[in-house]
Amino acid sequence: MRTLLLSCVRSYKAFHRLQHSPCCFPLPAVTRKRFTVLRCMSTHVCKEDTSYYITTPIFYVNASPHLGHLYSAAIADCLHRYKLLKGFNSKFATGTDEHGLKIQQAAEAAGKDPLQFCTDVSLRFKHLFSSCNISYTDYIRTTELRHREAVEHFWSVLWNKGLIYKGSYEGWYSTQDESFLTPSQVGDAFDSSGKEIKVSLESGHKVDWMMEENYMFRLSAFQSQLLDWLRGNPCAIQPERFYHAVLQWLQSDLPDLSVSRQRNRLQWGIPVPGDLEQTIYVWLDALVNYLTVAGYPETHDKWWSVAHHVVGKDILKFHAIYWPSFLLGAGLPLPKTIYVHSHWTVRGKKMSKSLGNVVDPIECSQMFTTDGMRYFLLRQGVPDADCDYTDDKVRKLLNAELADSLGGLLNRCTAPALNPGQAYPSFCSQSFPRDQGGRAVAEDYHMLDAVKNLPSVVEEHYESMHVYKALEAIIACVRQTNGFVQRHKPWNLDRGKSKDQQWLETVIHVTLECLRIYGTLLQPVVPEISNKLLSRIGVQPGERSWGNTDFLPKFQGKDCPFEGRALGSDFGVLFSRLESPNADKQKPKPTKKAARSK
Ligand code: ME8
Repeated sequence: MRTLLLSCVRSYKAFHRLQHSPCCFPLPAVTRKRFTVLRCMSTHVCKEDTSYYITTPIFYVNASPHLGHLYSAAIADCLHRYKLLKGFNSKFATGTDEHGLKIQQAAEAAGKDPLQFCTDVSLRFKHLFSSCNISYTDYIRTTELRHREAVEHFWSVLWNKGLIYKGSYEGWYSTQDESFLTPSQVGDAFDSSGKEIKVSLESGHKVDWMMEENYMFRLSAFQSQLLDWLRGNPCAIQPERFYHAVLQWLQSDLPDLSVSRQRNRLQWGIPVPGDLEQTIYVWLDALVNYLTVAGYPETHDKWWSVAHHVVGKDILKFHAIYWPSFLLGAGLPLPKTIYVHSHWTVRGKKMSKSLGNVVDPIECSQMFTTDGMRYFLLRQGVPDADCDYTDDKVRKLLNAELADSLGGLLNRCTAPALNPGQAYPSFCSQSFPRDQGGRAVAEDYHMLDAVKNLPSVVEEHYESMHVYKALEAIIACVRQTNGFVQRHKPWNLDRGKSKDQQWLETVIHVTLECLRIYGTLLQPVVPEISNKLLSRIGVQPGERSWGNTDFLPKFQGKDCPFEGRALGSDFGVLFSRLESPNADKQKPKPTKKAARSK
C-alpha cells in the first residue's frame, strides 16, 4: 500500500511539474489532449476536500437480494461511516438497476407489469439494507424521472460531440450479463437438456448471436486516454491485482460499443432521444446513476469530483473501461477510486441468482445478528480472492472474536466483582511508569505501543478497502489486552493494600482505554456492538470520533476525561455465543417432571 501511495504522490508531482514547466507549450494536439486528461486527474489527487461520495453497484431486480449484494453494501457502508468518523461530509448511494432485457423477461415470466415487478423487488433490497444498518444517504432506482433526465442529457452530450453514430452490431450478447462479447470471450457448453450452446467464458452464461441496427459509441477512440489515466493513477483501481488486469485488457484493441437496442426487442428502457425506435443500452443507463445521485445535469461538481465506486470483479470491465470512456467523452472527471472485491462462493461456485446457490442475507442476520453478519463478511471477505461461505465458519469466527475475545474483555473489566465502583478507575503512573520500574512488564509496553499505533494502522487499511486487515489488527490488539489482564490477574490482588489497589485500578483503566479505542475503531463495521460497548464504558456519543482516539492520555502525562466517570448501566452480554443447530439435539431431553415445573 505504502508503495502504491508513494507512486501516487510521485505521479502527482510529475503532473504538477508538467503543468508548471515553461517548456510545456505549445504542445502537439495529441499531447495536449493527453495533458488535459492528466491535469483533470491531478486535481483529483491534490484537492484537499472534506466531501466524500461512495457508491455500490445498483443491483438488478430480476431476483431477490443475496449475501453478495449485502457484502458490497457493507463495504461501502463501512467506508461511509469511517469517513463520517473522520469528519467528512459523506454521501453514500445504493439502489436498483431496473431496465434492460433481463428485467423485461423476468417481469414477463412473473406475469407482472414491469414497473410493479421492479418496485416489489426494489423494496426487498431496501428492506435488506435497512435491516442490516446500511446507512445510505440516497437510494436510486433507474426508473425514476430524475435518472431518466440525467441519462437523456448525458446521451445528448455524447451525441453532440460526435461520439455516437448510427451503425450496426453483429456479434454475441449475454442477456444475463447484459454484455456484448468478442468471439474469443465465447466458448462451447451444453444446456440442461444436453443441447450444445455458446457461453461467456467469464460468467458461464448463455450467449446469443445478434445482428441489429444500433447506435455505436466510439470506444476505440479512448484506448490511449484510458492507458494514460491508469498509468498516471496507480491508485485508481484497487486492489492492485485488478489494476493490472485492466491494463492488460487495454493492450488489445477496443472495438466500438453498441449503446442501444432496437425498440421492438427491448421496450423496457429509456428511449434514445430523438429516435423512438431505439432503447438506450442498459449499462450506459445504469452507469449514469452515479451522476444522477451527484445532481447531474445540474450542479454535480461538489460530489462528482470526490466519487468512489465499490464494485464486484464481475463488473470491472463496465466500470474501468466503458464508464471512464463515457465520462472522458462527456468531458467529466473520472472517479477517484474503483474498489473491486472478489466473490462469495458456495462449495466453490460463485453465489448467483442464476445458479440457484444463493444464501439469504436476511435469514443469516436473523441467525447470527446483523452486526454478526457484517463482522463476518468484512472480516472474512478478502478483496483479492474469492471466499467460500458456510454457516459453521460464521459461528466459529463470531464466537471466537466477538463473544470470547472482545465480549470477554469487556466483561472482565466491568464485572461488579472486579469493578465494584462501576467507574473508570484511576491510572497510577508509579505503577505503570513511562520508564520501567513499576509493576508493568516488557509485554505491557509492547501492547501500549500497538494500541497507540492502532488508529493509524486501521486508517490505512480502511482507506485501501482492506477492511479485513483493519479487523485483523484490532483483534490482534484485543488478544494482547486479554493477555495483559491474564498476566496480572487483577482478581488476585489484595484491595486492602493500597499499592495493590492502585495497580488493580491501573490494570482496569488501561483495559478500558484499550476497549475505548477498539469500540471507536469498530464503529464502521459493527455499529450496534460498538455503541453497546462504548455506552457500557461511559463514552458519550460526542466522544466517539476519530479525533477521540488519543490512547491512554495519563500515560503521556495528560488529563484523561474518562477517569472517575460512572460506567453505563447496560450489563447485558456484548455478543451472545452462537450454538450450532444440532447442539440442542446433543443436550439431554428434560424429564416430564422438569418440563411440568417450568
Ligand atoms: O451487475 N459475491 O447487478 P447485479 C460478492 N446491475 N458480491 C456479489 C456476488 C457474489 N457472489 N454476486 C453479486 C449488476 N455481487 C448491475 C450493476 S452498476 C452501474 C450496475 C455484488 O445485481 C457485486 O458487487 O448482478 C457485483 O458486482 C454486483 O453484486 C452485481 O449485482
